[in-house]
Amino acid sequence: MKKRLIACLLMALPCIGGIAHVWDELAILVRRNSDGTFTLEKESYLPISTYTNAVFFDFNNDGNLDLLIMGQGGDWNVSGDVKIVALYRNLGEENDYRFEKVANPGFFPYKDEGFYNPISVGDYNHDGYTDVVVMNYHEGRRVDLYLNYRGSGTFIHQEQQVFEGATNGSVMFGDLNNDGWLDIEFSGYSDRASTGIKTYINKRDGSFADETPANIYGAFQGQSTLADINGDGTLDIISTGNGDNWVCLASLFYNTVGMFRKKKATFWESVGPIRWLPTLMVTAGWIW
Ligand SMILES: [Ca+2]
Ligand SMILES: [Ca+2]
Ligand SMILES: [Ca+2]
Ligand SMILES: [Ca+2]
Repeated sequence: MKKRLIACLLMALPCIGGIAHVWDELAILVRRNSDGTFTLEKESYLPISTYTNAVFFDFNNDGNLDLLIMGQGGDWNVSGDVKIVALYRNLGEENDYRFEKVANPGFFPYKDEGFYNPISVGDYNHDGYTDVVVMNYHEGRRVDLYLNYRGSGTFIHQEQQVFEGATNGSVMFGDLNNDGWLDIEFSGYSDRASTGIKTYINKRDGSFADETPANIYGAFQGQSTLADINGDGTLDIISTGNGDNWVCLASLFYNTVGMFRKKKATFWESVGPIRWLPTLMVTAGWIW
């Protein structure tokens, strides 16, 4: 079976049981066995990094899931350290599903400004190849869209598409207006506000337009996620993290847009802060 499932865990974990309270960087790849157990890949060739995000997707459409990882390289407490953004090609069944690093995939050499490494993947232009959007710091806070160039291993930064800059948050592809084209939502510490949030609608010509409703807000050092919370067929936003003066925020915004509804002012309906903050903060990352 060609599509044998491979699972990956990439984490920064404290070194438990060590002599001192030393943080150890760890990146591991595990392979699922036919009996449901997992085997550690002892030579996965993955770079050591911390606070790493990992996404599996098939960038070259050969039926084998490839791997994109983003994390902080080197010593985790060195300010300004370079981020790792690395793409690995799955070599397939004939090579026991090993991964090979793709040379120069085209991603910016991001720098550190916090521990968050948001990545999302999706085919935003309907050309059959999965594209990438990244939030991080490179000559300022940024959200960058990369076009998958025909599965070649090269991703082309779409410099004509400018998003509001943000870091320390999350970014997601998702079809917010149910027109069949992926839109982009992100929240984090933006150039405008600590509770920055943006929704960009896909204009179906390779560009995205800022159509952020005025009544929604995000958070930094947290995460916002798209999911159809109320089952009405539209993606809603659930957002957690910190706001001004380090106030913890957890908010749910129902998407009430109709497929052809244009009145942006009524795009979202906030239900305000909610009480399941502890659970959400666990999934968001930090617990204070
Ligand atoms: Ca592949
Ligand atoms: Ca594409
Ligand atoms: Ca859409
Ligand atoms: Ca919904």
